[in-house]
Amino acid sequence: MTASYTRDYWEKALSALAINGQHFIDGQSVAAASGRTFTRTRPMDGKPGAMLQRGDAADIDRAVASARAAFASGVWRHKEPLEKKKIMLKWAELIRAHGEELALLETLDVGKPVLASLNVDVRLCADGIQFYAEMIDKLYDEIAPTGPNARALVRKVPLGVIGAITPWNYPMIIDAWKLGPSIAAGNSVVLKPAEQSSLSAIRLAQLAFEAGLPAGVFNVITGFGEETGKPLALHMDVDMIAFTGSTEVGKLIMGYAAQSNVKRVALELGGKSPLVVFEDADLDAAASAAAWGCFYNSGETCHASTRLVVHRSVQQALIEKIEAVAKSDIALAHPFEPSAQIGALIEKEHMDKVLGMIAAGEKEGGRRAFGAEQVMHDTGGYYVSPGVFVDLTNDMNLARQEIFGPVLAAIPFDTEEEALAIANDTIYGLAGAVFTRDMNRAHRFSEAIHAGTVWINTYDMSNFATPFGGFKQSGFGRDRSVHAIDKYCDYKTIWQQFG
Ligand code: TXE
Repeated sequence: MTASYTRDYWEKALSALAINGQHFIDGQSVAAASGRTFTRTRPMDGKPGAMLQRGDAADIDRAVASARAAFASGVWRHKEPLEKKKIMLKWAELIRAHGEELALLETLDVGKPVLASLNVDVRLCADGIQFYAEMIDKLYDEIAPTGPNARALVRKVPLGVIGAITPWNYPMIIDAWKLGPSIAAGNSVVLKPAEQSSLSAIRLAQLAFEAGLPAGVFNVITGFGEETGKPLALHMDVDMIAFTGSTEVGKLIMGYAAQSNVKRVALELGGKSPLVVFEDADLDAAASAAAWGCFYNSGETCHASTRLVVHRSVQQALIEKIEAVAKSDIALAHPFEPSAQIGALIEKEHMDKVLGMIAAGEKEGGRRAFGAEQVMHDTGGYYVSPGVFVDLTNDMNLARQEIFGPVLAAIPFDTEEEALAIANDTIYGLAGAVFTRDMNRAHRFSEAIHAGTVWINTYDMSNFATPFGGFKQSGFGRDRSVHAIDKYCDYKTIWQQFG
């Protein structure tokens, strides 16, 4: 549709929006067994938002039983590959057809600009489901080498019931990263979205069912981490947990897996990614990449370029350019404003945490170049302006801790060796970048940065063909790409002996 997406347009769409805050189990919208609910607060204006079910172990049990029954019956995994592909393609089409509604739900929950929700989050969600739909009828098994009197089939089989626990920063995109490959591989899923961002997940499940995905293959249980996520991760009949969230909770998830049934775990966790700028770099390109890489989505991005490791001789010039990009291109505004490039932070507690880290950083001696302040107080929402701290050393908290707000920590260096040591001196290993005109150095350096993705002279470029995930305490297992299917499957050998 070619609507003129004014603020008024979205206000009207919001007043006409029917919101479903129920769990989705076995193809039906249902209330929590306990009858308990909770209300989400809208980050854009601090007003009460949707009412949701407060799930607990009883709801998880129901959803896991439904997922297991669907898997055991073979209603999905044994369907003709072409049929499965058509259903998932239809699901992707329905996501696109309901794009405005999904974008609005995402923005109500998360506070990001509704046009970003529409043009980035909805689009990448639909593209993700489509990518894995298209793989379904192109997956072959193997025949292992044997002697002439035997044939050994090496089958790639789905695991069974997948528990997905997802965060609030890119809910629809990250859900698609888990749902696409796990469902395409033939598994059933129980998704526990973040308590801050449940609405798009519920709608995705309804649309999947409408597209023809059999009941029980994709269930959604809403609720809090300890009450809902933990029983899912501890469940004896769940075969794997696919998790994206904090490193702290990722460690708990590994523990739950060990304490229960040794279920598999894939973890996509935090980051403190370095963007390294050498003195010969194109400073305009580096400034644009650093600003968008750190400030997009208000810095609530696991692979945000939060550490600017910059040659001392160009630090001043680069920071001035970053400030210019932040102020002229990355407009902070109410999420319904068409001009908004970034909106609100996820919730008051998170904003307070971000502001607290900024204040602590200043006390520690961090020098603020610009921004990083609470703004738009009169809206009742949770807005923090993009900002940069300069002349830091890598042992300062602003350079070490994941802030998850629009705060860039600039750390100057003098030699290439020093730059590499700083880049790798972090507990994380999600992403990194190097800006230089010297291609030998670019390749040497990109090989040496210990991170799941390293960009050369750009930041945050990707597509579905590229795996995404981290090393070290950024987790393990990869989302996206054809390889993501592997972690939702395992090999099974069938050996047949002749005569
Ligand atoms: O994450 P949590 P939070 C980082 C970021 C952020 C910080 C805290 O630094 O400031 O984490 O955010 C569920 N058992 N990232 O508290 O708690 C929870 O309900 C099972 C980086 O929101 O890790 C939600 O669904 N599940 C990250 C999911 O885990 C539990 C994105 C993530 O929540 C649980 C988000 C438990 N005990 C935050 N406790 C990224 N990698 O992008 C919580 N959960």
